[in-house]
Amino acid sequence: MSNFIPVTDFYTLYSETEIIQRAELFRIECEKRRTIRQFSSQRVPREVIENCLRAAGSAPSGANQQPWHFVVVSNPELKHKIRLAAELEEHEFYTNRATHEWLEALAPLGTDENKPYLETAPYLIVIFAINYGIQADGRKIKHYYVNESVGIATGILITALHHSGLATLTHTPSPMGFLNKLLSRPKNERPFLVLVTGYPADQAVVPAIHKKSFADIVEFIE
Ligand code: IYR
Repeated sequence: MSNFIPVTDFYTLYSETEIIQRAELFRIECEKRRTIRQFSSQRVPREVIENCLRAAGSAPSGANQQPWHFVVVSNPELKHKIRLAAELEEHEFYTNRATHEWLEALAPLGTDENKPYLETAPYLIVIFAINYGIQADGRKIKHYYVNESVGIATGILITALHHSGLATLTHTPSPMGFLNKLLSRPKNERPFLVLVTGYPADQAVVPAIHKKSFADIVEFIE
């Protein structure tokens, strides 16, 4: 049974001049985001993280099932454990698992198996995708478009954190099963990615890489 309410509370009607300006300002802001791999240990108010997570939780999702769970880790011992477990997987990745082709693709980023930022950054936001729900009687509830939904929520989270003035790194140690164990998450939840969050270190650098041109990524059919 559906119940509908007017949309007026949700949308502001801007003039055409305003929407043009807002879109341009937002574009400029988004283009200033860079993935950071050197973090400062400077503390970040928890309220900022909370608001950004609320923004992420507003994301659209398949059948509005909101198949995500965020574990925000600032505890130093737990960050240390996550770092050790991630570095173990990364060591395996860089020495055995990754193909030559994959390592070649990563070369411009300058990444390696050492992940000190997993301890330095004040927050690790570990995002879990809830693959299926579980009813009170134990039966499974099918979830739809889980990857798409969690991807959208993550995109909003990254953008919200950037908008607030924080830096992030999307980190995906593979496999990530150790996160279920360390963070006591059930088996219907799958680690999606770790969002390392904080301020960039004073001397942080980023690789001189570029985004594709607009013409390369977009076509209009009118
Ligand atoms: N997870 C590894 C490797 C890695 C893979 C991709 I694809 C990247 O864009 C960056 C890194 C690591 O974090 O080093």
